[in-house]
Amino acid sequence: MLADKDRIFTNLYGFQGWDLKSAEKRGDWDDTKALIERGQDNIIEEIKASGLRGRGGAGFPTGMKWSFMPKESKDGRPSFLVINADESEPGSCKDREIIRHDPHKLIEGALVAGFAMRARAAYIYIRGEYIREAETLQAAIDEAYGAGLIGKNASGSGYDFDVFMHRGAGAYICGEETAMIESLEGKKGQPRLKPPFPAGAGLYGCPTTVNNVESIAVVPTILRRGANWFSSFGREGNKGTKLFQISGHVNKPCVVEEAMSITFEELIEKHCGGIRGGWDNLLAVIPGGSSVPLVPGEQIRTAHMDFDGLKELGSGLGTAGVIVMDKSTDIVRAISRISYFYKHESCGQCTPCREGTGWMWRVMERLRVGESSSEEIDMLYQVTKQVEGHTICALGDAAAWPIQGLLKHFRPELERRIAEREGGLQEAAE
Ligand code: L3W
Ligand code: SF4
Repeated sequence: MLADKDRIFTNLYGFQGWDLKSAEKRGDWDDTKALIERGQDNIIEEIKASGLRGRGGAGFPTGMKWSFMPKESKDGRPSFLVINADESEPGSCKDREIIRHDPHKLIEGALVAGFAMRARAAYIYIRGEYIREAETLQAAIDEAYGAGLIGKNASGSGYDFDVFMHRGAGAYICGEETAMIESLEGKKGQPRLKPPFPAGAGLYGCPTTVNNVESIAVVPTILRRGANWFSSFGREGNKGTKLFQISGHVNKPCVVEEAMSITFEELIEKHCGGIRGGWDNLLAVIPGGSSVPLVPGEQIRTAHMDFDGLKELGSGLGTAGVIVMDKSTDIVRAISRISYFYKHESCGQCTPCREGTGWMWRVMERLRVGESSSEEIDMLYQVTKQVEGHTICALGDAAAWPIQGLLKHFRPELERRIAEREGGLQEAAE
């Protein structure tokens, strides 16, 4: 179990204030100028050495992403950092806690990361429904400006850096990085085709890096404590500490910072008081937010909660939004509800996603009550394969994967419902 002294988010539960004075007592903004004076290349190398991978779902190496940003400005164009606080993935609720209780970690991280990638400003795009969090974040930004920590000559470093907050308007798809950029530009939030990646042409056509809140908030601590300290947690390729958000049928749902690669069993026993009704009552787990396939209970108990451990089980770490389902769950209904979510949130610009998500949800609803056939289960699988990998953004994959997981692990349950309904119809006819 991660020792208290190794926790980055020491105010995760809000036992102390979020304000600047309280944040400074916790070590934030402690000689930030000295961090900046280490120089851009040095900071990027340290983050690369730490092994930090993006905490928003994709797990792309953070230092490498920063190194895609140009060292020299072309035609005087500025570079930007965009911070993804549009936390909308079902099961994910970690960025909310950072913003509520530790907003200065994010703002200081924005300055240091922004400096490293030569950005002139950071735009924090916050989920529209996070009303109180937006108020806290704006108040913290104002405090940082008031104390000269950001803005002109930020923290006395000689570097000018602005931080702006922008509120979203309730669309999940604006969490996709290029849709977020479109939305920031004042347009409809629809993903762009990649390449070009944002580092080449992002916000207003300028070089841009989009990073998740958690990825940025951990940066000052990594620089202060060193890459070796951060990389001492977790397995090779899966380093550091991570915020896990455990919801569903555990005795004590929680958000907790733990070492990467902790086993599922340890995570649940140490922090959640075990599975409701005991381990024999565990049906399935969606380990990384609703976009990743479920894992049956008997397979996940000893799994390492990291990118590779969950990939080996045909799933993923995603945002580490861990949704636990016990045997009282109607698993077909649960996955059908997730299908509805993706149908509702599809931006509609590509045909396989626009048409496929609605089609998949309608079949899922019929399968829920057994109003289907074995052949239609096969057809549903084929449709998920036609959607997966054939769309502009990852929402199409995210809609296909949970259904694929259900078909892989719970096909007998679907067939049982079909047989039960057919039996009922036959009885009624006789
Ligand atoms: C330059 C290259 N940049 C990749 C950058 C790219 C992006 C990052 C990762 O989806 C996942 C998705 C959800 N040159 C580059 C390059 N990049 N190659 O690296 O890119 P990518 O395409 O692997 O992922 P993505 O499109 O960012 C994110 C999953 O996360 N997810 C849920 C997310 C939900 C939230 C939320 O609630 N806010 O984040 C859960 O699993 O399914 O697979 O920056 O530009 N050659
Ligand atoms: Fe829009 Fe879906 Fe296409 Fe993504 S995959 S661009 S959400 S239609």
